[in-house]
Amino acid sequence: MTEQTCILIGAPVDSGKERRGCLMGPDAYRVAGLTEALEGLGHHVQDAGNLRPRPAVTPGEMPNHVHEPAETIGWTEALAGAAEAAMQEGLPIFLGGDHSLSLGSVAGVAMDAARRDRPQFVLWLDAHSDYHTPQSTASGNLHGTPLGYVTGRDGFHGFPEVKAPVPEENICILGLRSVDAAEREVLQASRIRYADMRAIDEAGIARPLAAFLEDVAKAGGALHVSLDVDFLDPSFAPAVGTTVPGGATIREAHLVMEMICDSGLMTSLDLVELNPFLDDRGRTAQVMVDLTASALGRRVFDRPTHSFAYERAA
Ligand code: B3U
Ligand code: MN
Ligand code: MN
Repeated sequence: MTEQTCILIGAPVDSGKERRGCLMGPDAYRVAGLTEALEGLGHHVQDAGNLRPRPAVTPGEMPNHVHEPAETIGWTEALAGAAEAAMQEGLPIFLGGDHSLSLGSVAGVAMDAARRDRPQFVLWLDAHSDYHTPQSTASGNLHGTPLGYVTGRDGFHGFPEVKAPVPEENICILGLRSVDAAEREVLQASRIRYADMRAIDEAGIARPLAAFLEDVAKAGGALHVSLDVDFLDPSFAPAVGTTVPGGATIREAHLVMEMICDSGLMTSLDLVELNPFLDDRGRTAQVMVDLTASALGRRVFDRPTHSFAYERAA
C-alpha cells in the first residue's frame, strides 16, 4: 500500500463507563510495538503523545444517572479539535481510551470531510451498537452513545454542537450481539446498516463489508474505522470490561482489516476499550496492534494466493 503518515493520538479516556483501566490503553499499544510495526511496513509515524480533556462543567439538563458527563464533554471538545487538525497531516490513529472517545474523533474527522466536500463514512466494529442518547441509556455509560451523538440525535446537552452529522446510511456496524431494547427500536427504524453475528455466521463477514466498501468508493468518501476490542471474541481478546461471548475470530478480524487495506479507503482509525488492567500479559494489546498492521499493509504474501469475488449483499 502507499506509504502513509500515521499520527498516533493517545486518548486515555476513562470517563465513558464505571470500570476504570482504559486510561492505560495508549501506553499498552506503545509497549506492544505499534510504532515499530507501522514503521516496519514503510509508513511514517508521528506519536503526538497523549491528549488531555478540556475543562467542562455538567450541564443542568443531563439526566442524573449519566456517569461523568463533564469529563466526557471535555474529552469530546479536545478530541474533535485534535481529529480535525490531524486530518491535515495524515491518518490519525486514536489510541483509546474507552469508546466515548469516538464522540470527539468522529465529529472531528467529519468536520474535515465536510470542509473537503467529501461524504464521511463510518465502519463500527463492535458487539454493541453504541447508539444511545444520554436519555435512552439505562447504564448511564456514555461509551454507549457515540453513534447517537455523531448522527445528530438529540439530548447531548453541553456537548459541542455536531456541525457535520454523519448520515445514517453512511454507517455500517459489524459484530453486533448485545443491543439494548431502546437502541434496537431506533436502530431498526434507522438507515444504519448492520450485520449481527448471526448474519456473519450465515453469509461470512466479507460480504456485508465488501458491499459497504464499494459504496464508500463510489461516493468518493472518507472512511473512519472504529475498532472496539469487544468486536473480538473474548477468548483471545480478554482485556475489555464488556466481554460478550461469540465475537469475531482472529481470522475474521484480520480479513476485515486486510479488505479495508486493499480498498485504500481508510482515512482514520480508533482503537478503543482496551483495558490493560484486565489483560493477560499484553495479549489483547498485541492482537490490536497486529490488526492495525493488517489494516495498513501487513500481508503473508504480496498478492492473494487465490482470488475471490464477493457477491454484493442483498
Ligand atoms: N448497551 C449497553 C452496553 C454497552 C454499550 N457499549 C458498551 N457496552 N461497551 C450500554 O451500557 O449502553
Ligand atoms: Mn463500543
Ligand atoms: Mn462494545
